[in-house]
Amino acid sequence: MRAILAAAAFVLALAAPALASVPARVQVAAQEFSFSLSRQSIKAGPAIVELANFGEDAHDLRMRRVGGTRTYAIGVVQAGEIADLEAKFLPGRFLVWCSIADHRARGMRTVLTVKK
Ligand SMILES: [Cu+2]
Repeated sequence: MRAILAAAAFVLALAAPALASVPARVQVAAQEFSFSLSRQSIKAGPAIVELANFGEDAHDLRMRRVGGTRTYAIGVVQAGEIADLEAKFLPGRFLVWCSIADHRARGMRTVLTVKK
């Protein structure tokens, strides 16, 4: 019995870190010319950002934390396609935009909040 409990504790110890690092997910739906988030905020830590291009033109994605220096990027995604970006995000407000031509100025921008 003691051995079984010890084995169970060991399995739980192995499983716990994996559960803790399940990435948050957020989808950015792109159209001409808007970016719509599937949720307005996610928890800090590992996350998957998905760019889904529901438009007719090609789009990409850039995101940067306000006050931060790193720009996260998803390359050009053609109409009807999707692409993912996986990273660890610090808490803060992230500006999210399309960097193609004048798309940002035309409305392809939004803000994602990353909570502590
Ligand atoms: Cu665009």
